[in-house]
Amino acid sequence: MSAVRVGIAMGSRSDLPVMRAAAEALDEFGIAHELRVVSAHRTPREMLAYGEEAEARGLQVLIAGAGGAAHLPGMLASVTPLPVIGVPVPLQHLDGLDSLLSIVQMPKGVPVATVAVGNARNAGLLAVRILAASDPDLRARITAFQDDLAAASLDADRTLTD
Ligand code: RP5
Repeated sequence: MSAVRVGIAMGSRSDLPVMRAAAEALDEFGIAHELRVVSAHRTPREMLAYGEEAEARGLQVLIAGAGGAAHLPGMLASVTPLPVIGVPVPLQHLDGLDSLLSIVQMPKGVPVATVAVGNARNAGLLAVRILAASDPDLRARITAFQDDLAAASLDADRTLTD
């Protein structure tokens, strides 16, 4: 079994239906990952320990999703040198705007790469791109993936005008 390279953290089990898409994107590229529930507010000590230990455990990228007062991605970014990708999870009220602003408005010096509200798939794909920066084979597969996206779009255009 290959070593886990990407950690997918979420603030609550209720985030899983959204966050699963990150795991699926990583699966498509054969990137080993783990899923964890660590809450910035309910289990702050465990959350900080997870961030602090991530690099030593061999993780290379963290993806963190949370909703509402979504402090998880930023708090993880504050205790790890690894790149952190934030996923704003939409909740029942405010359509995820609260989550988005909580995650994206980081202070200078502590970056979180924030994807669109609910778009955990893009978080997974961005993690693949980060790993691909030092992996030519993975980069070739990302390029092929982009070619497939373009082909599907061109095909949709052709079908529309047929
Ligand atoms: C956040 O509170 C979690 O990330 C989740 O999006 C939200 C609601 O959590 P539950 O009350 O459903 O556990 O910390």
